[in-house]
Amino acid sequence: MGGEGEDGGGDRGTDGDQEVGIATKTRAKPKKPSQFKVLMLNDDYTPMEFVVMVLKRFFNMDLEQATRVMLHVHQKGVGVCGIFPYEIAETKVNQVMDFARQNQHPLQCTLEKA
Ligand code: TYC
Repeated sequence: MGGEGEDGGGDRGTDGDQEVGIATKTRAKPKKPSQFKVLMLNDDYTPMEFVVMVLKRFFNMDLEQATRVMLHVHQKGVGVCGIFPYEIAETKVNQVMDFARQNQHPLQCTLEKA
């Protein structure tokens, strides 16, 4: 009981103690790599067929899934194409945006923390 515990630290720097060394404390709960939603946004100009092609090409959806997601976005304004680790999600967004630009469509795609 009492005394100066290692985790006290209340008098740090007042008595000449040198608290040096390597921090060895580990997290009790290691963090999972964070996941990001790739969101597709609606607009009035991009053809429905183009959005379906994008969902098939970059998100490996079949025609039925792609059509369902496209119609959801068309009706609600936004929809989830998939959930990925940050680097993969970012790559997908760039691929979709580049492909839309090359085809002169204003289609927008973005990331959001899951
Ligand atoms: N709203 C578009 C149209 O009527 C279709 C569309 C759907 C566009 C989904 C973008 O992410 C989108 N042609």
